Amino acid sequence: MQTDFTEVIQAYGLQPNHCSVRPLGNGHINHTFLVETTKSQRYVLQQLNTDIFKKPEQIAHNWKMAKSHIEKIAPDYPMIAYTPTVKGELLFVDSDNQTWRMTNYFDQTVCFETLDNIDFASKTARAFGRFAALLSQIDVNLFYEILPDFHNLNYRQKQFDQAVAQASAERLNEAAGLIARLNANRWITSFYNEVIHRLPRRIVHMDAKISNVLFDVHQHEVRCLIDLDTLMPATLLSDVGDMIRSMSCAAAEDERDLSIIKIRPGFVEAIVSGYAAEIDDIQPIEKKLLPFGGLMLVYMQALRFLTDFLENDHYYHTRYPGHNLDRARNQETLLSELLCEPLIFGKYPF
Ligand code: GN1
Ligand code: MG
Repeated sequence: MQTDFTEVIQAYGLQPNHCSVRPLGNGHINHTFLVETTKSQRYVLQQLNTDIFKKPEQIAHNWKMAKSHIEKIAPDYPMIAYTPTVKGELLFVDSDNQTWRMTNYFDQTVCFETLDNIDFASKTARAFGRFAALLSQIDVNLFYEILPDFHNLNYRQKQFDQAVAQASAERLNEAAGLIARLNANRWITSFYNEVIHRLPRRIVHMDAKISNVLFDVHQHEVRCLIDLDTLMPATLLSDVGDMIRSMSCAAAEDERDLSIIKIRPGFVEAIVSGYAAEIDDIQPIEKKLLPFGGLMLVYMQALRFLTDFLENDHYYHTRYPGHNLDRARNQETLLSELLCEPLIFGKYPF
């Protein structure tokens, strides 16, 4: 991780000795910083993780496609804007071959890791619904699949099985009970395989968690959806699923007190209905499967966190040994709670 920002700051035409740089947010993949000039101009600077995002120029391309389309149909829509380098590039590659991007900072905004209010969940669902609606007429073939098979549950299940087959005896032992509980839910992948091809591919956000939403500090309305790195073709299940995953429970995804992992009454309904209400051309099959999106994403996230633990934590940033195992336990608990949720219980073949 580079700590000398001189070269990158200069690339954006700013003067290093007139800027302060400090870490921002809680991303699991990229490194994010807030740059503030002595004249109080603020920018978000990110060092992209190119081990994961191997073709960052595709991220910039997808953003550009979405931005120019939305500008035509909703010119006032607040979308993240890239700040180009002095050479007019959307990305900057430094002399250490690290890739950087700068975007605008939204003043007077706040973002949350968890929510205590159903009204915010509803507003967030509407905001992601509006975003999907704005992109509903765009040609999906204009977009790159930034991370192939990103939300392909079948692929995630296979990665998990491989990780189990190759893990150290020590990690397998620590995770044994959890592996068995996740394996008892493999029907979710079978059901996914049956239905996913019946849904249209659209352009979706694909990281629609609450921490990727900026709210206005005063009005408490959604100002902007951030983190468009995974904007790509997929189905509506991805975004509704991540909202259910991150908003229906009061606890964060790495909460270790599993007794407080509960689905709050009314939240899943508020998310599903708020999301669907904004998408005029939503098809009946999509609408019917929205609650399943929650099962799909929570199960997938449990598999992904546990896969990373079994593979010695190479993918997600972790803050302590066993962090990924705790996250996976958390998500598996959330899954078992979600299976009892009225919109889901008894609706899918166990
Ligand atoms: C990752 O880096 P961040 O926090 O935006 C991940 C998502 C997961 C999420 C779990 C590219 O997102 O898929 O849902 O963590 N992004 C990637 O919170 O893997
Ligand atoms: Mg993300």
